[in-house]
Amino acid sequence: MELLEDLKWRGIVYQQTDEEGIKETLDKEKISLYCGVDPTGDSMHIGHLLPFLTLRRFQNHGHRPIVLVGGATGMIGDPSGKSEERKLQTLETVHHNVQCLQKQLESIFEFEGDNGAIMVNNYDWAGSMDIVTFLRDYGKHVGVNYMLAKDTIASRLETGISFTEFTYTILQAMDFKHLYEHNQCRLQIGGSDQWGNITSGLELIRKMLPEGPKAFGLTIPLVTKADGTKFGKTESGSVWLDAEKTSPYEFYQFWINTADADAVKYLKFFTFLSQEEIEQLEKTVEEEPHLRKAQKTLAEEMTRLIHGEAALHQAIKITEALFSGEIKNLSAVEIKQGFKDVSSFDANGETNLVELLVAAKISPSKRQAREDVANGAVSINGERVTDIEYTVTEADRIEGQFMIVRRGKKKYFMIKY
Ligand code: 629
Repeated sequence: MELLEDLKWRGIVYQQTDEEGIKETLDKEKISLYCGVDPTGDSMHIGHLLPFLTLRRFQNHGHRPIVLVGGATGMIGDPSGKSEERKLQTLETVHHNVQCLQKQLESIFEFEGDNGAIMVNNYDWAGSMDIVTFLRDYGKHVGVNYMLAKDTIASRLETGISFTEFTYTILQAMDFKHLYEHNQCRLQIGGSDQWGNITSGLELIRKMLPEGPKAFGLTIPLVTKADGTKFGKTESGSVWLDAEKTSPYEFYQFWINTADADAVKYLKFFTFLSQEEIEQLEKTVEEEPHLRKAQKTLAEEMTRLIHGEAALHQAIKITEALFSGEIKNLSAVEIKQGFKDVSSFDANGETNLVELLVAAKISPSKRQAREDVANGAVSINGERVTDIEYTVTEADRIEGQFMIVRRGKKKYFMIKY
């Protein structure tokens, strides 16, 4: 399917600066286009994903993606969508974060071939620009009235905005102009909060390079959830792309827990499955929702995309083991991922099982603990223990570090040594 048609079908197009112009241009030529992220942290989270996956869709249709990490803008802080002034980060932190984000972004794009992606850092052109050049060559083209009218700035006039953040939009505008001039970049895409910054760039290009071909902007909607809660958050916080912050198992779990009402929308937004494949899955949500086929496919596609095939298999293995209770086939690393959020208790030495159940607050009383064991409600590392005299020893520890106790059907606890 044609790219713009596909994007619209997926619900990915929010605003376009010139719908006809964009369509005409994409119909007749392969272009370079860009999307940026600021290195505010050392990992992206799934809230960053949609614009970059969209950039990848353009690449799949023969266009060249330019991936920008904002080593300079990250030093300033984008006021867009923020109700408060940001805290400045040190140059070292920003530099470190740039490296981390570039590594994550590299795995999303193809860097070889005719339309191989380009990775850029705006510190390379904005970092050493002197203030006189900035004010004479750039500032002179941007009216203060024009800037004050931008939503992202207007909304901060009451609560306050520093000159630093006020200037941010000019820095992003300089990037677009730089990439337009040096990389023939014709289009910038971003989340809907980036509209003001994208149009600043178009304004600068129009004023400084009026002879050149037309440049465009396209924004992508904010990802919402049918129940009105914020997308991309779990009880333990943001869902990160960094496997150290959010394990592939947790990542897989996040997607598999998608509500029926959101599943098809997310398949369209985030996966590269075809229209036919997604429509098939849409049917299953309507006709056999209990099978959760759409959610399973979504979780598989996303985990494979971000963490790779091996990590996906591990995530599925952990999920199945937790579901069936057969955790003895899991490795220590897998157990750590799967049981990261269960309550834990620090113990040492050998103890009677019944006493341990009470001490760890797994059973409410000694009497109950004895009953639990005798009734077969308690298992250690997936194996049922029914002997109320059972002594827990080192042999019960997985790799010497921990033991998993289950009481009843689903309640898991981790004993740490
Ligand atoms: C210089 C910096 C540019 C172009 C873009 C930028 C970053 C931009 C920004 N983006 C958000 C971020 O970094 O702040 N000023 O967290 C974030 N983005 C992805 C989407 C977004 C946006 O990375 O565009 O809308 C979230 O979905 O908030 O030359």
